Amino acid sequence: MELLTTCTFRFLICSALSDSSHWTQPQMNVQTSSGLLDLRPIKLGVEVRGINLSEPVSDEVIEEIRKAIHKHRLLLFRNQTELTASQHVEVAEWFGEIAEPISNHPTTPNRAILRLSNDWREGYRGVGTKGWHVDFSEKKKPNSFSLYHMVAAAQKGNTDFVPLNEVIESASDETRANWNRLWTRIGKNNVYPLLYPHPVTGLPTLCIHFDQQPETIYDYGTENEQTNLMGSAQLKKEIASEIEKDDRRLIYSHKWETGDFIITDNLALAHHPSKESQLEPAQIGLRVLHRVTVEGTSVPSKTRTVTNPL
Ligand SMILES: O=C(O)CCC(=O)C(=O)O
Ligand SMILES: [Fe+2]
Repeated sequence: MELLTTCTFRFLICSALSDSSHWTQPQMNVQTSSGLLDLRPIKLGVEVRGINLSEPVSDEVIEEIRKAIHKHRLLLFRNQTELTASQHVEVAEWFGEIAEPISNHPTTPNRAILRLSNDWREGYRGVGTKGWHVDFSEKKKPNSFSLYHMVAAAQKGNTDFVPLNEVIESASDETRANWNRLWTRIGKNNVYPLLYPHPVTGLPTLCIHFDQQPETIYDYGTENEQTNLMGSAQLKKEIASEIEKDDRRLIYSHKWETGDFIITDNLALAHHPSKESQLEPAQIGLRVLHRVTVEGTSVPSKTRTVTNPL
């Protein structure tokens, strides 16, 4: 049953800080309420075993996968080598409306697929390499999910993922209080709280968009409002160092194999392709990654109705 709860952000921060039990502890497997999914914890999220996404999947299993994504934030399906481009798009449609890429590489097999590669003839190069980011966070309603299919894995070229709630939890009180006062502006009218409750789970998360150079605003909408006290470059550096601190303890660095299929709760994680992902095919082999993203349904907001609190 879907719960509808209105929460204030103060409450959300306190409850999330006092309960970090959602952070995966090592264990053999995770029980779903129905027992329909075989889930194995990985450093961030779970591996879903025993499902071939290129074959029909029952409505009950799809429903379990939809629930699991918000609980675990990253779902890994291995060996999906038979999955076609149109089946990839169909899986994305389980989660909502497809957000079509702003442009398509000539080799893309489907216009909903962003095709990335370390060979410019095979796909776009350099996507996401400017820093830790949330895909399409600059949209009024940032995209809710990203679905990645590694069509050809190279010998190197991990993608790093980090859970933003844990980044916030592990920051000092001072840093968290500072982030809580910060907003960013992209273009004329899109103003985002940096720290806000995830629209479904209510867990604190960050709206970061560091492919751009947003204006930063303290205490937006109050009489103390001040612009660019902290520059966006400095904020980007601060967030990156919080993410990467303690020997990258919070980061899950995914080493891809051909056929890996990863679904992420885009709003709950930041991600960053490793530098090696851009090395030439002659050095690491050909890397081809297909990505489909799902439209978001809500504007980031400090106070909101959370649809399904954890
Ligand atoms: O190439 C990668 O590993 C991921 C690139 C990226 O940021 C994305 O596809 O959203
Ligand atoms: Fe990305």
